[in-house]
Amino acid sequence: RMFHQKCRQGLYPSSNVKRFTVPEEKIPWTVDYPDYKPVAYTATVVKGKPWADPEIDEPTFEPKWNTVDGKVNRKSFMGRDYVVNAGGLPLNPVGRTGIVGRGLLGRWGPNHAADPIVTRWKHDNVGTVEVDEHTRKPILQFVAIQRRDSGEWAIPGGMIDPNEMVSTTLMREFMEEALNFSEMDDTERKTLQNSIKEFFIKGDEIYKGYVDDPRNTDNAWMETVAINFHDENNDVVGKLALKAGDDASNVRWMDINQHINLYANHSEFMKKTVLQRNAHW
Ligand code: RP5
Ligand code: MG
Ligand code: MG
Repeated sequence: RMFHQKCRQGLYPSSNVKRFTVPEEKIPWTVDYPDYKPVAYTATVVKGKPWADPEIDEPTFEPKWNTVDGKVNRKSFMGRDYVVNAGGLPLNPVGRTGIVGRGLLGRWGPNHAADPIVTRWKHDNVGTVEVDEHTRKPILQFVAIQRRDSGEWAIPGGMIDPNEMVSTTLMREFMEEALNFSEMDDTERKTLQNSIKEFFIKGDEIYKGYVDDPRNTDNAWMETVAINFHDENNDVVGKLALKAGDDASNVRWMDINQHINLYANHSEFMKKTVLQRNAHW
């Protein structure tokens, strides 16, 4: 089931660039759309950055698509190759987005992220787990951050650095965005790392693949691995003081249910998490 919703209409994030509207039935590349005239846009913040690719026509740029290209992983998490068009541009595996270029994304093709879904059972102040009165199932909570860019609540995920292990990204992004690791001194950092490193060893994979991210374009898109780390007795992450850091402006334990409304398609990941843990939805 391939679909995207958050990257095919309206203004591109942090810009005045209007996407060429793509009706739902015109998303797939296999459907003809002769009137399709997407706008070209790559944000200036991306150009010339060490974490980003060069322009596609830069003579020294020789990307190796669908493979691990030196330190840069250009393989899709979706388990199959994406198409590269006659102009040498990788094509969004879901379809049209109304924008060509990279927008705010650094890489042509897949931009890989990792999302730590840290959960616990909702409880009262004596530790009794709260059960929903209708479904009779326990209520699951996760550590949510509010994104500075869009103001939406989201999983505290982030980009996988070149050569970085996914397990490293998961713990690093959680510490940066939900525990304000970047502003701690060395002693505080060590103490924190020691208290959670075991917890982040064992997680359950919830999702791996394309993300319906508002930053996606026809030639650059987000992919992620979302892993659930569950604090069954609320005594590991549950004991820590959450504090927003980096690109997060707020952080909190948020109840998960069918009304949850999150950035990109993070709500879908929450539904999968709840099903896996047999919690209330
Ligand atoms: C989303 O963007 C991913 O699911 C992940 O949560 C996030 C990574 O981007 P940044 O938070 O670094 O902007 O698509
Ligand atoms: Mg981050
Ligand atoms: Mg982030």
